[in-house]
This record gives sequence, structure tokens and C-alpha cells, in this order.
Amino acid sequence: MAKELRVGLIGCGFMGRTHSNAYRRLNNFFQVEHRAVLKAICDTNEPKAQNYAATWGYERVETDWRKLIEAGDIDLIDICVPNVAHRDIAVAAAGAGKMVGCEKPLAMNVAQAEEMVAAVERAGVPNMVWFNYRRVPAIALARQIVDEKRIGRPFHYRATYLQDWTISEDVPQGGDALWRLDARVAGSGVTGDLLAHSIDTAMWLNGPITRVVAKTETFVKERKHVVSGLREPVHIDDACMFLAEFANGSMGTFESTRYARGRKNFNTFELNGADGSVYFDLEEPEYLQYFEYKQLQSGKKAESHLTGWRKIHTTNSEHPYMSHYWVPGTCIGYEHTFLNALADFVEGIESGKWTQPDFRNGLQTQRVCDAVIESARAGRWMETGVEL
Ligand code: SOE
Repeated sequence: MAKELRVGLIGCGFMGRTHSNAYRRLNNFFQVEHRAVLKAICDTNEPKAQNYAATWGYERVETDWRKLIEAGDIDLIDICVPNVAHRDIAVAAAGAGKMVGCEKPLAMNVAQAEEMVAAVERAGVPNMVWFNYRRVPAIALARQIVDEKRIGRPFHYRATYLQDWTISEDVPQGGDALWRLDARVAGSGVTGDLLAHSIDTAMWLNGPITRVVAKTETFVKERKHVVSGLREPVHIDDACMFLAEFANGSMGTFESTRYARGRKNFNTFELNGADGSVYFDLEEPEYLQYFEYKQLQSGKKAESHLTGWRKIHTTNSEHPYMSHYWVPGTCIGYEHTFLNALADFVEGIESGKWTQPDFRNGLQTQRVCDAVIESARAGRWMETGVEL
């Protein structure tokens, strides 16, 4: 009989939906020993939580997250609430001996993230940060190509993460839907929200980022606050650009904004090495582009008249995660990245080799985010303090 993984999920927003969908689908696609059981959903807005429970099949509703922590019938606390609440919930959950999943960014800042790491490590509980883009098959293939040493000595890493949903000055800040614009709740703007993804992917593919120099901008200086009803100063970074040095000697550029008209979720990266390059664009998520300069098997340079960027449609069963889905040539979507992450987490619990990124790994990304914000404030290069 399958073991139960009894889930208490906190937060009824967009991320709560992506995670709930993953729990529901887990056993349809992955042969794991555990069966996910949706025990309780928690939100301070009870009617919203009731509706959510009915939609996704949660057994019960709570309005105070502490009730989930105390509950004897919950194994995993999944944190899908605004960043300001991550630390308290995670520390309490770990203290109660529960497994913890947390949406990104891990925390408001490094100090909080360190407390969270200490709590899960003291308790010895499995933990994960939901950096879902690592679980895009094409991105996981990029990692495989790096691991196979097909890139050679790395020189450049280039990332962009662009959106356009805050251009209008009439978009308010704060409240359930727009807390990402309120620095007291989000910690930072695009740096913690979007660049955290880019940084996580970059360090996964290309190793630790050691130093950064950044420039941020807040284009709309005041917005009406949903809670107070007043026009209040905006303290988040609307846009951020930074240069990075990697421990392996390569150089990085990162750009993110919510003011790139026409760009909805434009998340790209390119890694250039002496022997090859990879390029990914989330607007064509099933493709990884690969330029092979030196052939791995022969050690020789690819014949010049045949070189060129190869656009790999990552839908073969040999591609990461794809053997769990459909026949070659058919695609999976955004929601499957969360399902893949959950499957990795559960397989990690079962094998005893917990999956990455765990909280300690999420702390490394937090260190870069904090260094980026600090560098923009101070106007100079900053050491990140990322573990080497
Ligand atoms: C912001 O608009 C957002 O929803 C992020 O918070 C997610 O992490 C990103 O993947 C999509 O965009």
C-alpha cells in the first residue's frame, strides 16, 4: 500500500494552484511510493479557501497557518504566501518536525534565509525551494550538456527576465494580488521575484557567482496602496541590471524588468564556452539551442560546413522528465515544471538523497539577490558571500 504524503498548503494564489495541480497529478505520472493527500488548505480569507478546497479537493480549510503546524495529520507544509511570511512559517514547521516546501525567493533577506536553513537542518527535515524552471526539460538538458563537458571553458553567461505588467501608473500596490509591488511584503521587486529564478538557473548551470555590480530603477515612484487607499512611495526595484563574476572565471550579465512592453514572461539565458554554447528562451520552452564546436567523442572540431546552432526539440523519452509523459514530438507545459519538482522531492525522500534546491541552496541565491540590491544602493561591486 502506498505511503501517504499528507500536505498542508498555505496560500490560495497563483503558486498555490500550480502546487495543488502537482500534488493531484503526481501519482498519475510518476511511479513513487508516496501518494499525495491534500489534507488542508489555509488562507486568511475563508470563503476563498473554501472555494479553493472545493476546486482542488482539499479535505479541510484553516484560516490560521499555526493550526496546520499543530496538526498531527500533516507531513509537509507547503508555503505559497507572500515572502514576508516565509520565515515564521518555515521555522515553526521545521520545529514541529514537518517537511517544508517554500516558494521562491526563500526569504525577505539573507538573515531570514539563514534562520530558515538553521531550522530545517536542526530538525533534519526534507526541504525544498520551488525553483520550478530547473525542471523545464530543456533547461535540465542544458545542465546535462554542461555535466557532459560539452561547453568547455565557460566565458559568458547572459540572462534576461522581462515582463510588462506594471507599466501603468494606475496599477496599485499591496493587497492579495499586488503585494509584489510592496517592498514591506515582497522584500524587493524584480530582483527577488524574477532575477531569483535567473540566478538560481545560472548558478545551477555555471557555478557560484562571487561578485556583482548592479543598477536598479523604480520608474513609478508612487502608487495607490490597496490596503491604506493612499498614494504611497514605491520602494521596490522595477528594473534591475547587474554584472556578475562567476567563481569559474566567466562573466555574467543579468537584466530584468516589468517594463518591457510586449514581454510577458520572457526568460532567457545563453552560456558560451570554448567548445560549445547553449541558449534557452521560455517563449519556446520545449527547445534548447546548442552549438557544438568540439565533438565530445572525437575531440575534434565539428566540420565547418556542418556547424550551426542545433534546435533540439526536447520531447524524446531520452530527454529529462519526458519518459513520464507522452510520445516523442508532443509537449508538456508550465504546470509540469512543478509536477517534475514535486516528483524530484518525493523521489529524494524515498532514496534518502534529498533533492535540490534545498533551503541551503536557496540561501545562496538569496545572497546574490541581497548583494545585487546592496550594490545598487552603494553604487559599487559587492562580494556575494556565496559558498564555493
Ligand atoms: C511574477 O509575475 C511571476 O508570477 C513570478 O512570481 C513567477 O515566479 C514567475 O515564474 C512568473 O511570473
